[in-house]
Amino acid sequence: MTIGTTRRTNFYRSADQGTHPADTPSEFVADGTNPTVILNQFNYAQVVFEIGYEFHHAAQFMRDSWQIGRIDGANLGHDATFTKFGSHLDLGYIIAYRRAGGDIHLAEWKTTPYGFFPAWQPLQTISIPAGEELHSSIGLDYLEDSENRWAVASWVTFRPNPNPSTPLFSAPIFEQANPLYPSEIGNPNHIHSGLNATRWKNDPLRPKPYSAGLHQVVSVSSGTPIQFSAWGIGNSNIRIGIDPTGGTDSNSTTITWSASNTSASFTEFSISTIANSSQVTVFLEGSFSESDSASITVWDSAKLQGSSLANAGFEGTFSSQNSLQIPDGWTAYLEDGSFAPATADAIYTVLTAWSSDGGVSWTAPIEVVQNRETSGSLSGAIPSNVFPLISAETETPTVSFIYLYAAGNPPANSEFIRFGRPHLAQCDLISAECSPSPGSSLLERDIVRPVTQLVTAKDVFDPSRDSIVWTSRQSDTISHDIFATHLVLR
Ligand SMILES: [Ca+2]
Repeated sequence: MTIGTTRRTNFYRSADQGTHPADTPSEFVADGTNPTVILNQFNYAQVVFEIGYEFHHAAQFMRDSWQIGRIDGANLGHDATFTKFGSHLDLGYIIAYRRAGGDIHLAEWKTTPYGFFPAWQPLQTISIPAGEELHSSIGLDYLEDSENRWAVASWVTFRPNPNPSTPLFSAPIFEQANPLYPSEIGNPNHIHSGLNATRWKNDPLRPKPYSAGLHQVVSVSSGTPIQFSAWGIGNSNIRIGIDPTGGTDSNSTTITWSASNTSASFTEFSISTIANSSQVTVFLEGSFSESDSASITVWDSAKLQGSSLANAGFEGTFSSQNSLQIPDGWTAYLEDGSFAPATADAIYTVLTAWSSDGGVSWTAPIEVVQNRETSGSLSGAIPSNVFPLISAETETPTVSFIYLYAAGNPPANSEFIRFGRPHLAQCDLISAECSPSPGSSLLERDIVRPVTQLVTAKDVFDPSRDSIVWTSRQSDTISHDIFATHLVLR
């Protein structure tokens, strides 16, 4: 059986080699999106799909014939999951979906006592607490044992980290403004006078904050008035400074700084002081504190009255200093602080609610597990959907939850991949006690590469058995393999 959407048109094709002949042509169902399908007791397809944010139910009653109607028991929403309950003439369906406001809503379709005029009815609305986001589709399962008609819904919520790591500065790229110097002019808008200027920028493909500059120590007569000026451009905060003591620490409190400004076109910065030693140091600086934005700082036409600057117009040679292109006579300085560690973490919670009477009354949401290590500290992520599986084969009936748990946090702002693996947590349906966080891994670390997507399907002949299928990254981290196993609950 396949179901697909092409240009927002739903098609259905069965190939079960039984009642339906194999390899039948696709049937047009309806225009719409996000179809989900189950088979009824007669192996006819029931499809729920969306038109805009409205849900519709397409019931196949014979080959190429569909009865289609809006689901009146549903509000506007999206991302429906669909399951069936009961058996034979008592068969009904439950859908769960994300409501437009972010809550969860369940609706059911069931036959009336004489089987006439079945209709969709609202069943339950579950609120997501303020500050949290619904992070998954709603998992659903249904199982009747001798005493109860269990229905379980489960989902993942996400609460963003209130204290994310703060990016500090990383080294910018220093270069000459005119890469064609001296034979031709490149970037003339970045040259104030002559044929060249100096500039630095963050990597435009992976922009990071920076705080960097150039300084030069010059000889003076102590007690001389000194005036330093330069022309600058920057979407960064640019400024010039003088250390009248001749020091080279840009954080020194002895430096007199100009005002700090951004400047879209060449602007002159000027500052003056009195030398109080035989050397003074002049600074050209550009700092940029935003992440994910390109930034550039340009300086040209520096001038020092009271002494003489080397390479003040940046018309001399640029030499490589630790892979940075620095104008001769000047020395680069920069902050390279990597990242301040996060003081908290995002919280992912697997939650569930269940009913023992076929969906009439439901428990309040029950917390199953979080991305919490055995030490109690938050770590990792639960990045995907959660799939419930009810079993009456266990000593008391239980519901198991299968989800991805990606343990450990990569260094802040790094490209490292978290190591996600399929995990299992279990709640006792009678006592409502659940496994400790973050549940247990279904498969050992050394046989599972990082998992990116997970789906499960219940075995129609053995309700305590689930097929689990996942994609895992190959060593190039882009290509994926698909793996499958099965889980039996006893
Ligand atoms: Ca110049």
